[in-house]
Amino acid sequence: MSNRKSMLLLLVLALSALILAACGATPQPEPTQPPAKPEPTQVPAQPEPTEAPAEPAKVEPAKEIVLFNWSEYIDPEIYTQFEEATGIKVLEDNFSSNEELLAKLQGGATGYALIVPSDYTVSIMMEEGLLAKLDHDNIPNLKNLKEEFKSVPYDPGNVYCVPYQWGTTGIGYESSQVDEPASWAVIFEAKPDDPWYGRMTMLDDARESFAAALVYLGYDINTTDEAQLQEAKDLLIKAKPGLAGYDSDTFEDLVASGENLLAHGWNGDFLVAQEDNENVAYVVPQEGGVVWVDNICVPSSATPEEKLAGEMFINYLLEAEVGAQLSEYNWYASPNAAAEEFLDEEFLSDPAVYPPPEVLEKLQYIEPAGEAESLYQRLWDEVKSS
Ligand code: SPD
Repeated sequence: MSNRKSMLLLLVLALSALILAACGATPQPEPTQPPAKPEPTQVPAQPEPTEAPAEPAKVEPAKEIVLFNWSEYIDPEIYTQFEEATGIKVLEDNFSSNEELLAKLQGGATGYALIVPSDYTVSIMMEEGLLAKLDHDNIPNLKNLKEEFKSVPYDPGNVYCVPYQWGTTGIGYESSQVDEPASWAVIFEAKPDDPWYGRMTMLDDARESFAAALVYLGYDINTTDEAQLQEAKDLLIKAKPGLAGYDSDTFEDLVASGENLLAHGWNGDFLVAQEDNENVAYVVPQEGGVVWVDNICVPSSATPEEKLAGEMFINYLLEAEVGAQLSEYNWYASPNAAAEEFLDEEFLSDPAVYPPPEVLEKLQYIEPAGEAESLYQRLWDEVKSS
C-alpha cells in the first residue's frame, strides 16, 4: 500500500470508528427470526430476605506502583506532584523497544501497573489478552483528549489504552558539520570518505530499522513479502560497516556530544538534545518515515489495587497543565487538547514536533505483521549477527 493510501486508510478507519461511536453501537446482523420465547416454568418459591446482599469489597489504590516506560520519557517532577496529591508513589522501569516490552509481558512479568506500548503493539497485546480494560469512571479527564485520539483505529473508544505522546522517526544530525540529509541514502549509501561514516547509529529496533530500509527501497513499511524483506535485510547489512552501532537509548546524546554526526531516531529525543547542542537538527527524509502514537495502558497482570492507582495516574497525566508539562519535557506532540492552552507557541508551531501536511503524507504507521512477525525477527537477528 502507498504511504498516501495507508494514511487515508487510517483516516477512514478513524472516521468510521467515530461514526460508529456516534451511532452508539457496532452494526448487528438482521435477526432472521424472533428469538424463541422461553416456556413458562413454575416460579420457584423465593426465600424470605433476611439481610441486604453484601456490598462488593471496595478496592483501595496501591500505595506504590511501577510504570514500565521508554527511557527519559516523563518529567520526574510529575511523580513528586502526583505523590503529593494522592500519596501514591510511582517507580519507573525502562525498556528500549516494543519487542522488549512485549516479550517481558508474554513471559509473565508482574509488578507493572502501567506500560507504554506503541500503536501496533497495543493491537498485538489486545489480541493476546495482555491488557486490562480501563474503568473510565476513574479517568474523567479522558474528555481532554483531542477527538482523533478518542477513537484511534487500534483501540476505538480508548477501551484499553490512552494516547500518551505521538511523534515521528527520521534522522537527527549535527547541522554545523553535516548538511541536512535529504534522503535515507546518507545511511544506506554512505561511503568511507563521508564525514559521518562510522559516526552514525540506527535504532536497535527490528520494525523501525526495517521500516527505514523498506521506505528507502520504495516498499510498504508493513510488507510481508519475503523477497522484499530479504532485500531490506541485505541493505541493512550493507550499511553496517558505516555504523557506530545500533542504539535506541543514547543516539541523540551521541550526536549532541559530537561523537556521532547523525542518527536514525525519534524526533522528540533530538529536540531535547538541542538543549545540550543547538546544532542538533531533525528531518524526515524525502522518501518518508514512521509516525507513531505511544499509549499508556494497564497490563492484565496488574492487581485491582495497582490498576486503580494506575488509572488515577493516567487521569493525572490527562490534566491540562500536566499534559503540557509532559510534552514540554519530552518535546513530543500532545494528544491532549486541553494541554495546548499551556504550551508555548514556539512548541505548537515547531514543524519537527507537529509535521506539516507535506511531511505527514509521507509518513506511515507500523502495523502488526501477523504471521510475518517471526520473519521480521529472524531477519533482524541475521542483520545483528552478520
Ligand atoms: N525517549 C522516548 C522515546 C519513545 C519513542 N517511542 C517510539 C516508538 C515508535 N516505534
